[in-house]
Amino acid sequence: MNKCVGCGVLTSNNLCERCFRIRNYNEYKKVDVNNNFLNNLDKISSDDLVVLVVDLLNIPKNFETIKNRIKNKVILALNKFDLMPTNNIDRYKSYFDKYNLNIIDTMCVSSKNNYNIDELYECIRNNVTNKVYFIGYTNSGKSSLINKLIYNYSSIDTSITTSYLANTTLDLIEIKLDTFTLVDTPGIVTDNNLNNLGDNILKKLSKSKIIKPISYQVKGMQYIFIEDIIKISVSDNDIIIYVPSNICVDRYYKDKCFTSIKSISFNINKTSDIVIPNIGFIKVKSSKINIELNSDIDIYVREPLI
Ligand SMILES: Nc1nc2c(ncn2[C@@H]2O[C@H](COP(=O)(O)OP(=O)(O)O)[C@@H](O)[C@H]2O)c(=O)[nH]1
Ligand SMILES: [Mg+2]
Repeated sequence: MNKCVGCGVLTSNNLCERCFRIRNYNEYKKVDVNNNFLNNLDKISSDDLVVLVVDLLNIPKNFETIKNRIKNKVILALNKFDLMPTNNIDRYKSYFDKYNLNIIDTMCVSSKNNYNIDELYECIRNNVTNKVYFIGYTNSGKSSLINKLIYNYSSIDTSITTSYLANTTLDLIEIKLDTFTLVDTPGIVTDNNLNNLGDNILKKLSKSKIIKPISYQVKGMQYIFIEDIIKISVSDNDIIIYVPSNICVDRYYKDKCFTSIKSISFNINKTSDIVIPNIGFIKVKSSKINIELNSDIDIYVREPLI
């Protein structure tokens, strides 16, 4: 048995059957894992370097739990910058100051459009002694960033499997590049938000286009629907919706049929974001706002990112 080059599981071939099917037939299968990589962070040797990869569109609610587990020097890579609506890099960077990580450098990157990949590579080279671990929450783009580094800076003919579902990478994958080793890791999973979304929306999210903020000045009672999965009831307020521009947002003056499985109300008294994990966020000024969902996703409030 050896490790699958695509996801790290033990297999008798070079590539396991699941990775083969993802790559050749676009056939994705949801995998739920019990083994949370968060528990393995202590095993990283203290002189190794960590690239902490964060999806700017999906900053996890419990981000601080990761902070207490990392004792290494960290390069903070704010990924999926290509989707963000403003180039306010300083604001994105300073948002993470409150977490007090042992940060060498923070950079906005995009493996999709190759943005700042040279800077990331240089920063790794200048700080690594032996291994550099790519860690972060599932789907933040760790494997995609490693693939980009392999493609740009080596002649190695291999790539790690990536997908729009959670838990694509299942074990550590080590790739020797230059004088150091890149280590891909399974994502940290603290909820099932992503796997609870329907296939239709997951496929749309895998083709996400740059966010174009949509402002609503709501007078009287109105309902705003995001795809057919989120119903927002808001009265007399200004809200701005930040979701990828290929995700449908509609305003209704009357109620429409919606099967909700979860309903949550927020009393916001200063400008805040209501975060819908993996989909986007809603910037709200002081107001009462009610959100209904037809899948089990955990929404939460944070200070505004933009
Ligand atoms: N728009 C955009 N999507 C990305 C970027 N990097 C990764 N993705 C997508 O995010 C999803 C998860 O990527 P993956 O590398 O498998 O994440 P991992 O679980 O952290 O290894 C895939 O659908 C990727 O195509 C990026 O820079 N921009
Ligand atoms: Mg991965």
